[in-house]
Amino acid sequence: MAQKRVVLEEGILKSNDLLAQKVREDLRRRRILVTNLLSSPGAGKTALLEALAQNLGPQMAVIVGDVQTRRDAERLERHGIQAVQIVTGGTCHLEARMVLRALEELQGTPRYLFIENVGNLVCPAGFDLGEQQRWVLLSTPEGDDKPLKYPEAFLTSHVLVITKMDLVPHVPFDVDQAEAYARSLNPRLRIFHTSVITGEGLEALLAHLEHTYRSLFPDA
Ligand SMILES: Nc1nc2c(ncn2[C@@H]2O[C@H](COP(=O)(O)OP(=O)(O)OP(=O)(O)O)[C@@H](O)[C@H]2O)c(=O)[nH]1
Ligand SMILES: [Mg+2]
Repeated sequence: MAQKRVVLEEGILKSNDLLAQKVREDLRRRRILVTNLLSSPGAGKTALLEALAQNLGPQMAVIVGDVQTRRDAERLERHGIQAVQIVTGGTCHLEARMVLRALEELQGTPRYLFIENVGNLVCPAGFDLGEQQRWVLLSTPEGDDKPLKYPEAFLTSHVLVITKMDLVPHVPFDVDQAEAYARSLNPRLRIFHTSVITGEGLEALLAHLEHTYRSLFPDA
């Protein structure tokens, strides 16, 4: 029985990887930088995307996954950007086949496509969505030990964004400790600190996006 389950899970992951590769190749050809955002519920994914939208405008679009409701897509659309909502109806992560379907609804060719994954620090880490980079968000009220408790999300990400920096004076969160835990798992992580309340870190994040775009598509 246990062996059957392992085989089935391997099969699901393998077919996901094939579809993810299809997404990656298609979007690379169209010169779209795809970023997959992972975090626990409420860490500030949509708030960060709203803040980036103020700067990037229609150059960016978002595919957003939630277990229920179109609330995040509606929040993002208010900033004048395209947002395609995937309602997973209970599934705790996005899969490449869902992204492929959402891409059929995407209009035009945005420079930056963000995929806001379902709020969950565990399941989404195992699924490649065809992204070129993965950001994991960790908000200061969650506690600085989360990299150790949920290693896969930190191991598989290129960027760690420590969000809600404005709350540091009010919560027991040691920024250096969180960074050390994350880097002990993944020494190549790029780390940014942000707050959508004070605007801290947004310029640095925008510069990183621009830099990543130019290094992927030097002739664009
Ligand atoms: N103080 C403070 N609050 C923030 C910041 N970023 C987000 N929030 C608040 O945190 C709450 C959750 O933010 P969301 O953007 O909805 O978080 P999310 O990760 O998209 O949540 P899910 O989609 O449900 O997983 C909201 O009340 C935000 O206003 C920040 O930088 N500082
Ligand atoms: Mg959200």
